[in-house]
Amino acid sequence: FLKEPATVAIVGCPFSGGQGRAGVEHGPNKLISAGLVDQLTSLGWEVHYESQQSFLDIPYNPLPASSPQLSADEHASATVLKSSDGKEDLVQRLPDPDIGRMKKPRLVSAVNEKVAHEVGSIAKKGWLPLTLGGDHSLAMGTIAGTKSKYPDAVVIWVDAHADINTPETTDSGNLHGCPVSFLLGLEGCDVEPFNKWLSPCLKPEEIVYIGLRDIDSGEKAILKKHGIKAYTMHHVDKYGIGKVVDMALEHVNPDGTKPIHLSFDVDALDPTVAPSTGTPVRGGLSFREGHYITEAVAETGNLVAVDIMEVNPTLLDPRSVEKTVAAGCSLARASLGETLL
Ligand code: Z70
Ligand code: MN
Ligand code: MN
Ligand code: MN
Repeated sequence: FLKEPATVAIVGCPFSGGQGRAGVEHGPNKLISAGLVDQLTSLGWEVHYESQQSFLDIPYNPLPASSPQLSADEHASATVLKSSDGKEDLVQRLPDPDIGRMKKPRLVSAVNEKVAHEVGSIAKKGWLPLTLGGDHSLAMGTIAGTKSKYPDAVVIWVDAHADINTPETTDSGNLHGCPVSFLLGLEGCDVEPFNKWLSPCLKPEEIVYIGLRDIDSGEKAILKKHGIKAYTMHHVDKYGIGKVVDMALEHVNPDGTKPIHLSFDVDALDPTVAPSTGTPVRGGLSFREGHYITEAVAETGNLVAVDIMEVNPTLLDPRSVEKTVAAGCSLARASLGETLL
């Protein structure tokens, strides 16, 4: 089935700057520690995973206070931040004040520029980039990277949230609520520092949502205005997941030839299935419904990139963390064909 590409390159992105809760930066290491590399190798893939991406060269990125990489100058200019678990002091080397409503805009922009290059260069080798988040602002970079190799790629966005706020509509200022708008180039997104590297690369008819259940009023207006197709949990209840995925694929890929980028936020799953995530919303996809989506996408043979986002292994109890990490690994395996015969 999945003849091309037969090589997957894992891009671990330890990043939490697109939202306010610490810990999601530990997602990639946890998924790797759970054995993801061996699991994908067992499926017959050649797996490349050297180490996770480092964003330490980005001067807006907080470093552990004890970091030997911190020069005296940097110490002098550093702002000390306390993580919510109280275990870690982080220092921000250069200030990154809000721009309008956007929080940490320079950091989010610089990280995503780097991710776009990494994902793009993997795709250009004919390999499949599997990005492990980290928060969902990273999809700005992953999808821009995919589009640099496959300009006609379409996106299946699985999420409780639409992540389609703009710098003008966002209430929270968290950029993980905004990546889709930047990719589409909606009004208000042509702003520094993003417009230095990111140009609109996605059309409204090239994305479809599945699993939505927590949409801001400004986002609803945007979805309507641009005619963006969204299958909410209401549609999953009404039609069943099989029909919803058929309709979603038919919408973005009517002749079945376009490359597909799957961007999966684990908060699309019900909190009973994936509890350890920053913004759980009740009434989500069952374990099987989530997996069905990944299997159906794998079955198309057109999958070119996958994101598994928003696993936060510092939230809740060890059993919740284990469940969430196991679900993330399982979704990655299913996307790469585990359960196809
Ligand atoms: C809200 C916002 C969001 C993920 C929360 C929430 C966005 N619409 N995305 N959790 N993954 O802040 O813009
Ligand atoms: Mn930490
Ligand atoms: Mn999301
Ligand atoms: Mn979400």
